[in-house]
Amino acid sequence: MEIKDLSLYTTINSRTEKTVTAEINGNMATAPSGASAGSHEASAFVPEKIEDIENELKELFVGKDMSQLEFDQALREYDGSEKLDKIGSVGIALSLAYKQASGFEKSNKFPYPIGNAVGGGEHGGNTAIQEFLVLPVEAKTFKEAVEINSKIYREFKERYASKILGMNDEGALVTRMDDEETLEKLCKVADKHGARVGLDVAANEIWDEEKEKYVYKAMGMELSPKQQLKFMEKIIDEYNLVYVEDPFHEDDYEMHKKLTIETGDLIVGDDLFVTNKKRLQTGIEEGSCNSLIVKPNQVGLVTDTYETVEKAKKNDYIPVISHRSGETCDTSISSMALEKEIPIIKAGIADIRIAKLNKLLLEWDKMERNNLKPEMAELGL
Ligand code: 2PG
Ligand code: MG
Repeated sequence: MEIKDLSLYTTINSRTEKTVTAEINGNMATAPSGASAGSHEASAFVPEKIEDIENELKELFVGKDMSQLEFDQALREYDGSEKLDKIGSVGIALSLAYKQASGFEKSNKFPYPIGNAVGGGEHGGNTAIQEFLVLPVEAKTFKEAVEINSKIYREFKERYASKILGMNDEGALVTRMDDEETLEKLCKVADKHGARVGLDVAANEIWDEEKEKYVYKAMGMELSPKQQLKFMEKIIDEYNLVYVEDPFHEDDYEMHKKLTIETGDLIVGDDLFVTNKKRLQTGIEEGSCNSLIVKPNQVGLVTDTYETVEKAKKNDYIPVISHRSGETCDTSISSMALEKEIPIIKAGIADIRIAKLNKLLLEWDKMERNNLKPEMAELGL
């Protein structure tokens, strides 16, 4: 594709923090940002003097005809570091804007939306566990899947109104309940609607390096890695959990492996892999996890993201494409899910996150109208 025009803008995300929007040939993309970011992630800062970078990049790219791979390689060369330390969020904003401009392929396989119903941890809330998620495993259409998640969210909100304090960074409900009470109550509501419950423990954030313990404040509980393993096994069993993300801290391949062997569920690496193919390779060799979170801004560029998705698929790891807690109305991850037949998308239930769900609702509807027979991806659960 020929790059006729390229611009960078400073905009804001759902946490009202500064972010970067890039525009290529009239197509825009905006960088998201994480709160529970892993230390192995690509740099995500917003450069103070965006005009300087914009001018240099215009010189470098405008008038050139290049592929996504060549564009991403040139961006990386311009930056000169592995973690994009010079350009930060400009990297993913531009790489996604190039992708938006060159277009997405569309398969007819739609991802299941896994949605954050109740939250805590770094995103705000009483629980140590960051996300109490629902996965509408029995849904036959994307519309039905979104409806099930919405119903669970609304019913939980009404039923436990006296214990609900508001919404957090991801639009998830914040309550007075502790971790186990939340689990128990959410499972009841989810069961009724044919969905299963999952967790993003985001254990990195509750890991106390000095004590070598996972700290659950609301429950007054501190667990060694071995006790954490037992606790995870216990709740997986008791609540029939379908999905557990980041049950241990970001460098503990060994414990992730133990939990993967001992349960048949989705054990998902987020901070562990940070969408990085080298870290995923270590996981594959060790047998840690059987699924991974895919966040384009964690690794920095679209090409890297897709390489990691390919590697995951080849090695039977289930990719779960995901939003960040600091979001905008950008719908790139929805299009990426359709293009790469990624079977699960983690994009919230309420607030600004609906932009990503609405994009997929519209795509499903359009395909149906054109008799292209959209269907839900194979979950294999
Ligand atoms: C996560 C994400 C998104 P953050 O941990 O999976 O839910 O949170 O963007 O804050 O890292
Ligand atoms: Mg996570």
